[in-house]
Amino acid sequence: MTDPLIPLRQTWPADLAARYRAAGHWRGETFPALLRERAHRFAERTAIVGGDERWTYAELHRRAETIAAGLLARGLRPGERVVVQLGNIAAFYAVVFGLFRAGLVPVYALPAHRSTEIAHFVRKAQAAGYVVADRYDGFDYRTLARELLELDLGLREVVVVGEAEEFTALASLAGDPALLPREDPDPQSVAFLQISGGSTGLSKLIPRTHDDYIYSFRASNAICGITQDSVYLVALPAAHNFPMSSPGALGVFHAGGTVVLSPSPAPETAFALIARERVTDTGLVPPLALLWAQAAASTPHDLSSLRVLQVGGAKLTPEAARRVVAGLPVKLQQVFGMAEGLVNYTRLDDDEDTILGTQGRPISPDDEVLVVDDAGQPVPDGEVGYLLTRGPYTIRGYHNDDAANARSFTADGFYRTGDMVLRQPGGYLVVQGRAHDHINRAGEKISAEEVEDHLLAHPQVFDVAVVSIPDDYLGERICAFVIPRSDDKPRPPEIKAWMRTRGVAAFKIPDQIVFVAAFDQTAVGKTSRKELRARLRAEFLANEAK
Ligand code: OOB
Repeated sequence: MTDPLIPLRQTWPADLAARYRAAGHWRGETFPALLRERAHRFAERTAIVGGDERWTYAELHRRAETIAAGLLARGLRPGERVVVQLGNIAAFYAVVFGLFRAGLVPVYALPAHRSTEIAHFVRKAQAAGYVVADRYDGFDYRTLARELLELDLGLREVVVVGEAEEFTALASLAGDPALLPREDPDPQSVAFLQISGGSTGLSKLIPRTHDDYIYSFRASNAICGITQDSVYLVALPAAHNFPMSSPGALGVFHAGGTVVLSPSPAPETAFALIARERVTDTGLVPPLALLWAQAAASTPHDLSSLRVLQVGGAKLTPEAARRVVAGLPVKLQQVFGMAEGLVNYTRLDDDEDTILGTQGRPISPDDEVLVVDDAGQPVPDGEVGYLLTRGPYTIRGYHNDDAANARSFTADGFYRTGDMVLRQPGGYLVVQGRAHDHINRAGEKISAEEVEDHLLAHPQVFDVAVVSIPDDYLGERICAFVIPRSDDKPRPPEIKAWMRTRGVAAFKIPDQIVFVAAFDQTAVGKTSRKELRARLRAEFLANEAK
C-alpha cells in the first residue's frame, strides 16, 4: 500500500539525475510555480478559450487557487490521488492546476472510460477523489459516480462541473487560502498519473514528475516553435498525453500563448474555431488528419492562420502524409510519442522526405535509444528491431505494478516500448509495427487480452481471440474471432450491446465479430495466444484478398 501522505517519486540513478540537472533539462520547475509565475507575467493575456469561457492567465490562476483550497477544505489531503474525467472544457485545466496547487495527484481518465476502467484506476491509484462533468458528449457522469461509490473503493469526494445533484459542485468549492501548502512541491515528486495504452490486460498508471514533464514540453516548445503568440487547438481529448504536452496545452501555457478547446475533432466544429480564434497549431491522429485534408477543400472557413499540423499517435504512412500536405496548406510535423516518456518529432525545417517518411527523432540529446534484436543485441542502423529507451523524461517504472515493471524495463532502466522501429543514420526513426498484441484504433491503444477477457464472460462464448485488422479509415480495427458454446450463436450486434453493459469504453468494443467452429488445435495447445492471434489474422487477410 502506498501511504497517501508520502509524495510518490520516480527514481533515476544519482549519476543520471546529476547529468540531467547539469545539462539544464531538470531545472526544479514545478506546476504550481509555473502557473503563479505566468499569471504574474502574462496576467491579462488569454490563457484558455473553451465553450463560453474565455480566461486570462490571472483568471486561470485565481480559479486554480480556489479549487485547491476548496478541495483541502473538503478533507482531501496533499499526496492523495484524484481521478479526473473531464472532456475538452476550460474547467479541465483549472481542476488540474488546482490539484497540483493542493499537492493532490491527478489521475487522467478519458471521457470514453466507463465503470470498469474507472474502478480499476481508483483501485490502482487508491484514489480518494473523482472529478467529472455533469454531462459531456451526451453522457451523464453522475450515474457513473454513483456506480463507483457503490463499489466502496475508498472514494470520499466526488466533484461535479455543472449540476452536482448530491455531489460537490466545482463552483461551490471554497476554502481558506491558509490551507494551501506554503512551499512548492519537490520537483522530483510525482505530479500526476497518466494512463498507459495497455498492451497486456488493464491500463497501467504512469507516474510523471514535475521536473521531467516540464522539461518535455519546454523542450518541445523550442522544437515546435511555440511562443506567446501561439494559439493551440486541443482537438484530441485534452487528457491525452499528445495534446497535453507535445507541446500541447501545457507547452502553450509555459510560453504564455492561448489554448482553444474544441468539443469535437470533426472538421465542421474545429474549422469554425480555427477561423474565429486564428489558431496557429494543432495535433491530430492520422485518420482525422486525412478527414481534415479532405474537408479543407470545400470549407467556407478561413484556415490561413494555421501554421503547423502535428500528426501522431499512430503511423502516418508516406502516402497518407502526402495527402495531408496536399489538402492542407500547413507545415506537417510527425510526432511519435508515448505517455511513458520518449517523444520524437520531425523538425519544422527538415526536408520533405524526412517529414513524409519518418516519425522524427527524439526531443533530447540525453534520450538514449536502443534498437535491438530478439536476443537484446543492438542491430545496425537501417535494420528493424525493438525500440528501448531511457532518458530525462522517460519513466523508470509504472505505479504500483511490480509484474509490469519486470516485463517492461531492462535491468539498467531502459523502457521496452513494444514498438518495432528502424533507425536511420541521422537518428530519425521509422515505426514499422509493434511487438505486442495491442490494437491501435485511430490512436486509441486497446489490449487484445482485455477485450478477450470481457468476451469470455459472455454466456454463449466458448473461446475468443481478438486481433487487429488493417483498416483504411481507422488504421486498425478490432476483430474478435469467437467460438460459440452451441449452434445457437448470438448475433454480433447482441454481443456488442452486451459488452456495452459491462461498463467499458466504446472504443474497445469489437468492430467485427467472426464466428469460427474451432481454433487450430496445434495453435492453441502448443503455441502461445500471440501466435494464435497472428495465425487468425493472417488467415483472415488471405481470405479477404481472394
Ligand atoms: C501517444 O501516446 P500513447 O501512450 O497513447 O501511445 C504510445 C504508442 C507508441 O508506443 C506507438 O505504438 C504508438 O502509440 N504511436 C505511434 C506514433 N505515435 C504513437 N505509432 C506510429 N507512429 C506514430 N507517430 O500516442 C503519443 C504521446 C505523445 C505524443 C504523441 C503520441
